[in-house]
Amino acid sequence: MNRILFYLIFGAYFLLFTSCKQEAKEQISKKPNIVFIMSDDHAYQAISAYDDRLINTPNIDRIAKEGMLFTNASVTNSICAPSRAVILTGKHSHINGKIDNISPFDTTNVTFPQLLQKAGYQTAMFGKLHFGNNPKGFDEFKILPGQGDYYNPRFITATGDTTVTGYVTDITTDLTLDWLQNRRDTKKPFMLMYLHKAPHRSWMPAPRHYKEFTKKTYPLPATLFDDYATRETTAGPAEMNILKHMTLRYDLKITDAVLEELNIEEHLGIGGLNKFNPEQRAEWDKIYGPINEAFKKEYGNMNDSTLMVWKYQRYMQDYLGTIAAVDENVGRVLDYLENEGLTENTLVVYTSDQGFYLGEHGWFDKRFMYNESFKTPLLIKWPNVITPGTTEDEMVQNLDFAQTFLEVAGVIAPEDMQGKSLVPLLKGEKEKWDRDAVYYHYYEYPAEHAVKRHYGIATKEFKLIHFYYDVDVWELYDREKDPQELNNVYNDPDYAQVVSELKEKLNELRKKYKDSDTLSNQYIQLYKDKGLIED
Ligand code: SGN
Ligand code: CA
Repeated sequence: MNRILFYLIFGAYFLLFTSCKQEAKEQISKKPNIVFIMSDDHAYQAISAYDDRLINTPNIDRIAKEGMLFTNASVTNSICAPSRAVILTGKHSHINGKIDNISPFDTTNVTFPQLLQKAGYQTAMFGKLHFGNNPKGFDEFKILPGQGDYYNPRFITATGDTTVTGYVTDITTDLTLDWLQNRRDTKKPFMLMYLHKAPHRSWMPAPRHYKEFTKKTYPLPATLFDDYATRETTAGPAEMNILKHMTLRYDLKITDAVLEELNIEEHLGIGGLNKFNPEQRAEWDKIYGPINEAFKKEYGNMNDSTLMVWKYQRYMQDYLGTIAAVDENVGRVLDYLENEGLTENTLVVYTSDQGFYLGEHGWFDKRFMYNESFKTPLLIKWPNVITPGTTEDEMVQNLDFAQTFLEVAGVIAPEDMQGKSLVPLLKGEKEKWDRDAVYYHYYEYPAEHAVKRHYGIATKEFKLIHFYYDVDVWELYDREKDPQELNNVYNDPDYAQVVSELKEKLNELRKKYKDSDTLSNQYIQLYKDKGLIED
């Protein structure tokens, strides 16, 4: 009898214990999943939710349709690895130390994935990171070395390298879906970073898009022939002009044979084209061969202006062609979430590591605090929280992601993170959002593209920028009257009051974020120490 009683009591305790444990697990698994999708150099001008003149991106647009489109999202430092460091740490470049693509990421920084992992999230990263070291805080990662390759890319994993035949955007998605399908722990919430290499230079589309995109012509941007008046010593010397600096071979896929025949010499090589296998090369040549032939015939009749337009069209064809594959693959991931019943409890972000020039100011590339590279696309969906189809014009930054994701996961963010959780905006509680200015600081100079070091402040109405190091130039833009930022009005007496107010505000921001001339000088000294500039 005693024994029966013992078993009954033991059994009841056991049931109670396991059901509590089960409940705890369910609690954890009810926490929202986070899918962070980021492409590399994806301009907002090339997402139809923002602007449908260049390309239709129905899958990326789905995120805005079902969620929120941010029209005033920006980065704090418009270049790849620094942007990723800001996203992971929630700290400005001068604090996390990753000021440029050259210096290594300091892995003693605390990152949000580490905190989510500790809080019971399963974490994974696939695609481009560009840190030079492996990410911390991930249960699984498969990342491209450095910039990675468009064709037959190699991936670094925790257990060694693997090279996969095919096209990088498709493969990055295959790896992501394989993880979701086969290694996701259904008892845990997950945080997935799904990071495309495309549409980064040198813009190589997938074979299925060659034909369609190389036949298209695109509207010319209004500022394609910008003469950089009022910005002679800042925008003027930048080496990212499509006519002068975009190369025929590396960027626009004109062959050595054609260049030789036309007596054109170029320093950049053939880039990703040497990664093709013979079948891929043949498929490429079928479409790009005739483009080469046509160029050979037309080149003799071209002047600077017609060559500029030809280069712009060729650039857009390949750049936008790579985005077609990104959009299709984003669709695959959204479909997977839907088919698996994960949509309801998953927050999905689509963004880019920065914006990009698609011919505005005559440029490609990024780096400047001017609009097209400062602004970054941001679309977020989170069913039952965000009202579908909302547009949000508050000034948000990549600095805000870490604290946002921590709040979504119910984790208290470390005090020294410098962003602001976007959760109030996602919930439509705008009254809880009080930011009226954002801070920016770019460092990588002297370097490729010759964009000078600068920092600045942006409000919705104005942008004040200080270029320093080998110049000492201030610029002011009236964003409402001059959205294309063609007219630097810093010296216009009508704006004297604005300048003085903004300088004060800029100083306050620099204090708040703990940036200073002393730090700028230390980062210059770092370049001297490394021999990147002369002492
Ligand atoms: C490469 C590109 C540059 C680009 C940087 C940074 N040159 O160096 O055009 O600005 O990457 O891009 S290339 O000849 O190698 O293509 S970033 O997105 O990684 O910051
Ligand atoms: Ca980039």
